[in-house]
Amino acid sequence: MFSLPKNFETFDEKRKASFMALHEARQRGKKVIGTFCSYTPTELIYAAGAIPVGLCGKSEQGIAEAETVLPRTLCPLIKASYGMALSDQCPYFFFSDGIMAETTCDGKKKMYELMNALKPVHVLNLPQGRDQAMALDSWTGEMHAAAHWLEDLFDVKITDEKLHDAIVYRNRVRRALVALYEVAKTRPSPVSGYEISTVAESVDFHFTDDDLVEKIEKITRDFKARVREDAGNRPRVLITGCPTAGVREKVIRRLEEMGADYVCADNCSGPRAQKFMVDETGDPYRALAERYLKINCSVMTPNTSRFDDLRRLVPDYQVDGVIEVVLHGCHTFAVEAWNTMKVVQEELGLPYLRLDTDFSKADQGQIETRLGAFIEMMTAA
Ligand code: BJ8
Repeated sequence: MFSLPKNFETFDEKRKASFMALHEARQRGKKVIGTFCSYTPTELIYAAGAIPVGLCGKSEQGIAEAETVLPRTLCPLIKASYGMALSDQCPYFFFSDGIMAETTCDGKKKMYELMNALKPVHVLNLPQGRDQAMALDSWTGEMHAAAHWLEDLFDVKITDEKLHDAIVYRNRVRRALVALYEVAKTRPSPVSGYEISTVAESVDFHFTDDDLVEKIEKITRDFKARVREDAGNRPRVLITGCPTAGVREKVIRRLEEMGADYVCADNCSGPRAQKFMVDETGDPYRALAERYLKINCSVMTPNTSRFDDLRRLVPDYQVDGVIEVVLHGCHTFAVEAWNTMKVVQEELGLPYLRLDTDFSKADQGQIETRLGAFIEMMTAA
């Protein structure tokens, strides 16, 4: 018999089901590593015979518990992630043998120090001046250090062959995901962005031995074959900024219910984190370092390539307006928002809306009012 989290009976059905799925994976001999960021080199985790599982908090749950330790002014994503772990409410954290984390924003990296008291945490030192010559060398060294940590934790050897297989597998998953996102390039999109993002998010929680790539490809084919009777000529929105998993209902679902289409995510909930493949030839550690260093996050300085992406994505997805989501307490995205606004309004000539929010329902009414006005503005343009 396996042990249960102390408050297992309070879990809702979905969480109980996740718990059992992960438990079954462990019975098949799988180890689990919790992750929090797109910079995590998941290939190393697969090569160590483990499965990565995303642990980012996506709701208000856990925040009250986190605030007994963390400042209330901290970003909700950090508080929810820590609080779920601290209060034993997260089945994925419960089963994690360790956590692979990175130095991204200050709040996250300091939270990891506290989390280390709950589970073993390995922190990769992400070079934030990635354009500097030494950044790639330093990040390659971090790939080796992370591999050694996994080898020690699980008493395994990460061979070049296993790592190569993991790289090929993750590239296949990424290509399938990019094709899934691209379904929304068609005007009108045959499927809602909310639905696409639901499928994309579920990929992080794939614990069976079924072929994940085949699954994504099948859903993509089904989505492409759909015809939307209600589509009309709805304005098309790109969402940028902080990850949106914790605000899906009040921003994404409501935006679509109110008459716009969410067609593209220029954030870690969309193609930004998936579109770069790892070179399958040559030194795998160097190739991983090169690939992960390309991700455009506001913790990087400078982060101008984020705007190059935006300039490409807007015409590619035929975008009519851009919404920037800034989570309370996220200084890097909040400061960078000034430049996003200028690129969107002055260069691309599109309406721009910045929503500063958190995971609570307190501002739901205010957000709806602002979404309504934004949709009107796009429709009139
Ligand atoms: S690569 S976006 S997943 S760091 S929102 S916790 S930055 S204060 S989540 Fe992120 Fe990696 Fe970047 Fe993506 Fe801090 Fe900002 Fe909170 Fe954030």
